[in-house]
Amino acid sequence: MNKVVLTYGTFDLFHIGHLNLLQRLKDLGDYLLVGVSTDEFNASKGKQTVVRFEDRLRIVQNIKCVDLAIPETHWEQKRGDIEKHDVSIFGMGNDWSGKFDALRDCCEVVYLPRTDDVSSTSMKKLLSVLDKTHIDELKQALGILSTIIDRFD
Ligand code: C2G
Repeated sequence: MNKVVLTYGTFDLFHIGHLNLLQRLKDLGDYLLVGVSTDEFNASKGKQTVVRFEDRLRIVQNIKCVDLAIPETHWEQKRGDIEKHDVSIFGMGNDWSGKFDALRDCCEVVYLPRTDDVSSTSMKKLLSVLDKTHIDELKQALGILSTIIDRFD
């Protein structure tokens, strides 16, 4: 009997925290179904992604432990997905702890520990800081270079 596990996420800038969670969820059953938030749904969550939905869906679909990736278009689709795919376990990272307990009447609900020190948000912040610092450092280097060149003229 196939034990279907279900989860949802944005999976922007796919990272080790996402992979750890998906692998842990797959270990709880034999078939992992993942709902990937569309760009429109993310807009309603107030989330701006770097990677567009089509690419995030394709990346998640091609993760070895993922059996099927589907679009997540609205909050309320979970119950329908659970029934349609005969889901045994619904799981999320524990930053969502308690938020989906209402689904306990139709399947087991688990919240697994998040992976520390990594998140799409922190990666975006780092990239934005690197950009600015990088340009400032380049300006400094060019300033030093032009001083040296002036001395030889
Ligand atoms: N996650 C994790 N460790 C991290 C970062 C994320 O375990 N360092 C988990 C989150 O707890 C979540 C999953 O990875 O279960 C996907 O995280 P996000 O892409 O941030 O998903 P989110 O935007 O929270 O969307 O209907 C549910 C929503 O779609 C969840």
